[in-house]
Amino acid sequence: MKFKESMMDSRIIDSRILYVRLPCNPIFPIGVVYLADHVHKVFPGIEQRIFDLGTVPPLDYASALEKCIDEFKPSLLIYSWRDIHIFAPVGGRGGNPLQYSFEIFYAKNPFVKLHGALGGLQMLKSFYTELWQNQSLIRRGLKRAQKYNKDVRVIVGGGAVSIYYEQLSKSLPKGAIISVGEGEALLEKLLRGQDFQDERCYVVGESQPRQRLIHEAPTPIEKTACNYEYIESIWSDFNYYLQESDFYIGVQTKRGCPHNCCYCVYTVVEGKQVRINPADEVITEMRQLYDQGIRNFWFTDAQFIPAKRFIDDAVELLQKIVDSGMTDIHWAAYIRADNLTPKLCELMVKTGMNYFEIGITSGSQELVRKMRMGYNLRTVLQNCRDLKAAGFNDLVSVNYSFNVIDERTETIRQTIAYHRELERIFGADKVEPAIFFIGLQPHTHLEEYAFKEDILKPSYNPMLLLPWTARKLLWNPEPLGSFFGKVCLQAMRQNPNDFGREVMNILEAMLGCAPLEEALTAPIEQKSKPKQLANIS
Ligand code: B12
Ligand code: SF4
Repeated sequence: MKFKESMMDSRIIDSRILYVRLPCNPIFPIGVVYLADHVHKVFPGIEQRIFDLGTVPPLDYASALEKCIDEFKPSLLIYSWRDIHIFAPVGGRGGNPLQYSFEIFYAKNPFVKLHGALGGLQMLKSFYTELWQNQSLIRRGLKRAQKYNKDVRVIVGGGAVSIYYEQLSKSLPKGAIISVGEGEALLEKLLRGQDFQDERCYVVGESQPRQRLIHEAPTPIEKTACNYEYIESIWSDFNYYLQESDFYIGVQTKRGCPHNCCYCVYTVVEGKQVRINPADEVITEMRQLYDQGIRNFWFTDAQFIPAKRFIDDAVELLQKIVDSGMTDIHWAAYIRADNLTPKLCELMVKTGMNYFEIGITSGSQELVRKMRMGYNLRTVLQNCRDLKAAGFNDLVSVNYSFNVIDERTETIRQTIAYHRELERIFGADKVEPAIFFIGLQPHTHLEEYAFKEDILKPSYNPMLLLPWTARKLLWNPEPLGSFFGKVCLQAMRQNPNDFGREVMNILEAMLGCAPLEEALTAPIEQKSKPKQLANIS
């Protein structure tokens, strides 16, 4: 036993871990930072290095990675892949996908259709190039590292992998571990030489992902403040993210979301159990960044206040920010505005919240209920009034996704009424309507609904973006699909720089605005109606 333990210890100490954040827009790579910090706390003797391809020009990706591997000679390669899905309401990496697809599907003018087709092709090219490039970087890195250590292991994880873990096995090297969700517990077990297959992962070529793997609850770990002094010592490009003064650095204050919104995968990636990071630890983490000159923070939680029972935790954290004397900071987050109190509003303003996103999706209480979102829209309005009264005078992005389920002329008119009321509260220039069309994601209730309604076959590949699947994945079904398509195209033509507001104006001019009270009242569903999405579990 003793001998076995000492063998294990020497294996741990011999590990040399290289974290490679795969190419990504400049978003602070908080995932690998937290992983490296955790591993260091548990195994302080392990040598680690962070290499962020987000800071490298595209033409140098492969050579820079190989150079790093030659220098560091890792025995464990950790690849972090943040995003794959490129459906975005605004210009994404390959252009504006919403515009292109709507041009192809809904434009009458053949030249506009052609523009959409060419743009769409360009977008597909950039999507597949990026996929291919990342997979090739993983294989190439492995091959290079094998020069120095033939037993080197590869683990792949991160936001994108968590969602497309089933599809990715086909293109990753045999023996690679594919991880879903948080990676801390998995890395710990792997480094201890323990069996790790009960964690949310599987090994390419050796095991298949368990059924509903992503729905398994993550192993809870108590998060402590990230030690940035250590991170700086293993990451030569750390300063890259400190240079721009308007850059928002990620800090996580909790994990998990208890809700069930039909289109959302966060609640399964992070799990429904909300785990709060102790406020003192969050403050210690922020303080280190603050001392480095950081003034903008993004609380990267799925939701900063996931439910009423977490209001006290938010209050505690914000009060501690006030007490810490970090008075000149700004922060942003996804906020469920149904969970605010006047006290919390006051603290939000006092601590410098200068941007937040509310994902109500629709201004019709009836539809919000059907999408299982658990929002009371009347409460949201009242809380927004409290926030304004507390002195909030910055930007709010309100996410609307039309046509998710049961949308009708009346519900569109209700959404307009709701939006106009938000404008009355915050000021029209401060409320930015972000018009999304839901990008259908695997493991969501909406996906189940699509199977049930025969819109998609269970065998579809969510990563295969052929035009006919793309049309279904960018959720905008008929009978209203073409109507919204035309409205959006008109808005893009008339006012591309203020697309969201233009869509709202066009819709109001065409359909009018409902009385606010109608938007806030959800009629009880009649028994004879066919079962809707809200009944799928
Ligand atoms: C906060 C957030 C944002 C913020 C980021 C703010 C900031 N400054 O950091 C904002 C609003 C700006 C944003 C924007 C976008 N986002 Co976003 N965002 C998130 C969110 C909610 C949390 C991400 C996060 O930082 N979590 C905290 C850190 C600590 O976790 P993490 O990075 O995931 O790392 C952990 C694990 O993944 C794992 N892990 C990571 N790497 C590895 C590697 C290995 C080997 C292992 C074992 C484990 C592991 O361990 C880490 C520590 O626990 C996630 C959804 C979610 N709930 O995860 C989406 C998410 C990452 N975003 C996503 C997308 C698509 C985007 C956009 C591209 C959307 C768009 N179309 O415009 C943009 C642009 C991003 C860009 N690159 O340009 C997708 C990516 C997956 C996909 N669909 O392709 C996600 C998963 C949401 C989703 N389901 O669609 N986003
Ligand atoms: S949309 Fe927001 S509130 Fe709903 S499940 Fe997702 S993270 Fe939670």
